[in-house]
Amino acid sequence: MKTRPRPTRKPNGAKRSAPRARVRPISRVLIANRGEIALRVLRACREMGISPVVVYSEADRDSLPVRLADAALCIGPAPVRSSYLDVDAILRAAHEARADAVHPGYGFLSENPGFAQACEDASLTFIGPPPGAMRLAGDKVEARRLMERRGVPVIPGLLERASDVAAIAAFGRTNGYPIILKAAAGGGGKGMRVVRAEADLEAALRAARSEAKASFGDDGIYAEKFMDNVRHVEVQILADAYGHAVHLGERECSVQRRHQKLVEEAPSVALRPADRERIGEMALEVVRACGYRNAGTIEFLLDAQGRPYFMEVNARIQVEHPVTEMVTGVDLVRAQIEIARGDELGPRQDRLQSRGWAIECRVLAEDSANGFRPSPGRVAALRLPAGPGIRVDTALQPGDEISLHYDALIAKLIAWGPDRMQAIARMRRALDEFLIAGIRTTLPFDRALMADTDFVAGRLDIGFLDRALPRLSAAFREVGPEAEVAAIAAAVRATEEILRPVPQENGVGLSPWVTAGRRAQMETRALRRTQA
Ligand code: MV4
Repeated sequence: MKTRPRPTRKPNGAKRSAPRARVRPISRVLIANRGEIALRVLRACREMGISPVVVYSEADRDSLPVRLADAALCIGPAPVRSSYLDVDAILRAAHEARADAVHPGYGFLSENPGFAQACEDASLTFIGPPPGAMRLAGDKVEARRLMERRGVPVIPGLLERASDVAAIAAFGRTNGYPIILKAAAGGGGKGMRVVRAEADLEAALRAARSEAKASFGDDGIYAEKFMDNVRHVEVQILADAYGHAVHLGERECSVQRRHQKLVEEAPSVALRPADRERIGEMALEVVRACGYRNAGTIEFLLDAQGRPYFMEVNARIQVEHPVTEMVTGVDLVRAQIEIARGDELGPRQDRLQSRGWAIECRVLAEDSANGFRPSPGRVAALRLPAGPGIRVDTALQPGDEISLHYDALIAKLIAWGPDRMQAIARMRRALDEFLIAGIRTTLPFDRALMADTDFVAGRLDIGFLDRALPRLSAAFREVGPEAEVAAIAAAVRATEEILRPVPQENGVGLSPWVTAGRRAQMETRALRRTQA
């Protein structure tokens, strides 16, 4: 991305202002996160000649970001409340490290306007949107009302918080069921309830309110018509401090399980070029409406006819950002840092082009063959895929302990190809190279998914995974490198068993080789008996 100011340019017809006023050089970034995203940010810093420093919990002392950073400061014990969510500890670390900026990554404090404000109050550049835009993005009802006024299509529903059950019942009678209750302060499915009949409304509202209160400290609820057979499509945007904004196309994120995305791709098979331009323009309207700056994502639902409806704004860099990077060639984390320090946006909309297809498989430390239950433990062996069109974002090292204190995401495997089929072929090839031993992962699930007829045909919607899981699990039978390693481990165990000395009556152990020979003889005889 070019950072040189181009004084004659007026993208988007925005008014120009003196760039100098907003320039804030960054020489040292404190990375307030862990795992693969901490490493991703660290790498961007290195490439920009910026000194990366990380904070870490006691559990992450030996992690790769800690090893690669210029400085690393321990901020507390493993639980996130007393480390990665501890605002004061992080600000103290930033001060101690003499950082001049903070990158929050995703999750943790990344969408906390109070944290963004606290950074700015401490003269630290927050690498993310301004607190005001973040606050607006956090209030779904406020955002819906604003978009409605700006002519962006929103899902039919209430434009204010429901004061009582009667307000929602009235909406349900006029528009019909099913409806969906959502938390005004929500996002990510918390405090959400689908209601199929008025008889279920009161209980659902009570449940949604208490969940919203517990998750967000805000029990505000509103209602929308529930949309069926929809895709979850989101648009990546970048906006600088001078009123310039660009969109970088969409990501298809319909492959989800319990609001956890498992596979994302760019572009979406559901959009034709003209739709892409329209949804991109809508996303930019959202950006202008809320005074957004930095990298962000505008989420849409796409109905069966391909019509987009605004859903919400994600005010952070997202887990799935690499698929957009692979098809556009834009380094989004670098762009975040450039925007935060007051550079003008490099890429112009008319120069941005999407090339080929990119798919990301999230690799989780979860046992996909057993209901995706958590699979903590030590990574005994690791073999990362590589080769043409393959990118692996991970901080994993052999010997790392996967702890239950943190998110289960341990790696992201991204495959690029000139078209969707070639991206899938590369993904399959890379998944077969990928080996993580010692813990269960979702690699077997990813392999099965890449062979699934509906996935390969691009027949996706948000209900896809629930429908596909039964047939996918049949294909989970451990194939691939895990089976290989399991066989070797079993052979090693068997050998150790054989080589264990057997105490003799006189108390002197025979040589293990002798014992093994005798055992083998006995076992051979036993085998012959059963075969006879
Ligand atoms: C919806 C919807 C259908 N209709 N709203 C999910 C998370 C949050 N960002 C909004 N979400 C949805 N909102 C209306 N009016 C479908 C989803 C949705 C979803 C719902 C149930 C189960 C899985 C889902 C996956 C993606 C989106």
